Amino acid sequence: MNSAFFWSSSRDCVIILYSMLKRFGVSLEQDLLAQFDGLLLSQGYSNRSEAIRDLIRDALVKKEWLKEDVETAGVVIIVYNHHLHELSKKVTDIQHKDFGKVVSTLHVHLDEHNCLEVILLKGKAKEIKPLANTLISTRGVKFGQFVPATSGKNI
Ligand code: NI
Repeated sequence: MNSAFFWSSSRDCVIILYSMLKRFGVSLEQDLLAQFDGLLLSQGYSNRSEAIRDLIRDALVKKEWLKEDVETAGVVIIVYNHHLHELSKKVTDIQHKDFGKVVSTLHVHLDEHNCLEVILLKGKAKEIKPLANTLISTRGVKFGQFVPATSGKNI
């Protein structure tokens, strides 16, 4: 375990930070590494380590979603014309029915007709997924996407 030792004179105390970082080597084909570096550059990463950490976390979150009883979180994004099919009412009714899983909703009036809603869901994967699917598949919703996120506890 690596450790760091700091002296803070303003608070007259000693702060000891233990870093849990471990180093490991990765062997890659030259072309693959060049493509990876290009990807990092385009995404704004300043070093490979941070990019690799994010790739690992992405994989762990995907695995988390396979365990249906794990508490997690996700975001639904929908765009619809509120004049059609009483959609504002329908979308609101669906959320009220499952109010325990809806943490927050952001409603934006994009123009005279179109609304964008961002709905943050929290709960077990097996409960969140059907609710997200119901919202996205509601008749008249012209764009719908679900982003599986994480509670952050296990990564
Ligand atoms: Ni609106």
